[in-house]
Amino acid sequence: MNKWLFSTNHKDIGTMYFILGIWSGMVGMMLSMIIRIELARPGPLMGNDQIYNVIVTSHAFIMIFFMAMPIMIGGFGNWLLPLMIGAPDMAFPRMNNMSFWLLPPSLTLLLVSSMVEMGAGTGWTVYPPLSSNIAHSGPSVDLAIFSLHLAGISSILGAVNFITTVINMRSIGLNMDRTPLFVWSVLITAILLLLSLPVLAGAITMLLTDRNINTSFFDPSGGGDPILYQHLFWFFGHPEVYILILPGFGLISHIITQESGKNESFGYIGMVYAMMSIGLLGFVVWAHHMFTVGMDVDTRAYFTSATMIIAVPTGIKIFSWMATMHGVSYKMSISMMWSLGFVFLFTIGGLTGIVLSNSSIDVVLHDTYYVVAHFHYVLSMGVVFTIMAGFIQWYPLFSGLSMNPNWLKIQFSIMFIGVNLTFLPQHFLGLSGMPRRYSDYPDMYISWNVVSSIGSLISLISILMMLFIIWESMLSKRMCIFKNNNQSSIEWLQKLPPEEHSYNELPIMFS
Ligand code: HAS
Ligand code: CU
Repeated sequence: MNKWLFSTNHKDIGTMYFILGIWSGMVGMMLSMIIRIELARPGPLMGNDQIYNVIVTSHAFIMIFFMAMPIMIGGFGNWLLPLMIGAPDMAFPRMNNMSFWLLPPSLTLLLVSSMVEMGAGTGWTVYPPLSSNIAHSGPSVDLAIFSLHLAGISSILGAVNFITTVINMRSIGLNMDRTPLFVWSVLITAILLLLSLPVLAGAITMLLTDRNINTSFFDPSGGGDPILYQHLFWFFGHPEVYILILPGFGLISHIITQESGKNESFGYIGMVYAMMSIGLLGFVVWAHHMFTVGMDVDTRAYFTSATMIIAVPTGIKIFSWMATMHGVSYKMSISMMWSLGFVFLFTIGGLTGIVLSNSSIDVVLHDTYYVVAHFHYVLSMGVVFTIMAGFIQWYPLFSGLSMNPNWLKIQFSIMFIGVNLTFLPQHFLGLSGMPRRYSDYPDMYISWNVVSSIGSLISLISILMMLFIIWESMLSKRMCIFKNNNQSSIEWLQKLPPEEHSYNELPIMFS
């Protein structure tokens, strides 16, 4: 067990990231259920708005930094990237272990921050003056800042590792123009991380000194400006949303190509350039989150136009996935169901993003549930669907086991209904003016909120079912049969010396 925890092997570290990500996902989901229970009816339930805001903040932080990023980059990246480029391991294996182990202390700091004093009820954006020491006295916000520092160091080290690995450790002859799309997606994600996280680190450190040693970067009474914080935060924050989705784009390309029985994705080079354009453009659109701060009309026009241009490379990706699927008769696999669900629902989320990018419309919709609906379509149905697709596609590789396909089909159907029931009505709530980050609402909003809360319960059931399916696969020790291999994997596994394949330990660990 100790050998495994301190392992420098990319597969072991990938597995640890998966375990941490899944655990955090359960915590994040629990917090979201508290939110949906509070909002299931008008009027107070917990009767404390600060606690409500703390829960909203922790939900976002945990889902972004401790569920999505660890699973995508840490889990899939570590497991698949070295295999896809034919490398024996990551470039810096011991740093890889350290990247992982920075996360549990970071997660601990975040959880502690919401359990001491008043908690950090600032939202994941941590805007001053709400996050300054008058509105949030006590150590909670400081602990949240330290948590972000650690998570940031973890991600920067990981990014350095992935960039070095992709540049230096590809097999001979594997030129960049033939490198698999998932590898490209992780490389671009890592570059975004490397360029954007230091800006966040700067912003939150300035906030820390504003709070504790009387600097006034963001305090007008000392010559500072709270808008500066927003610029710094969103210079990180917008690239961050593409950091969350790009590895998923990579996974989906592989799954759709594989399940369509093709050798290469339609428009491979176009897919690479599309991801590079999304990454580059992601750095010049940040102020679309700040249309309401009182920008002049030319700046608004610029950020609106620049934001809309991202629809072009994203459209290239959507249409290339569809072209890859074209002309094939399917026996639909479960990972393909998730992939199709992703392409459909991510497009809806993307289109509402285009709606929001119009600054004059955004002045009305900013801080309403329309924005919440937008980002949950691209996150809960975008990022999460790619995670589900990828996890089901590569679970046999990770564990040597197979999950029950019929149950997985039912589970997909339940989750598809659940998430749409949760988030579609939030568009209507937003359009009729319901603001985000409040624990209560006028009676007129009750119907769609009830629908949304019921939807979240249905999603909860589907996630519990997924956990059961994974558990059952481990308990039964049912070995998988690899598709392209006539030998059953039992024989395949028997030929391997067990100490060489640490993932064989996984089922044993849990038995
Ligand atoms: Fe977003 C807010 C605009 C993609 C995540 N976004 C958020 C927040 C999150 C988030 C978390 O401009 C909230 C942050 C907070 O806490 O305040 N977003 C966009 C646009 C895109 C986009 C234009 N977002 C994402 C992705 C995310 C994500 C990906 C995470 C995974 N988003 C915004 C804006 C706000 C915002 C405003 C601020 C709102 C506010 O007031 O706070 C694009 O990347 C989406 C491109 C994708 C598509 C779909 C596929 C393309 C096709 C091609 C044809 C389409 C065309 C479009 C030509 C467009 C199929 C025009 C045609 C029409 C018929 C409309
Ligand atoms: Cu943005």
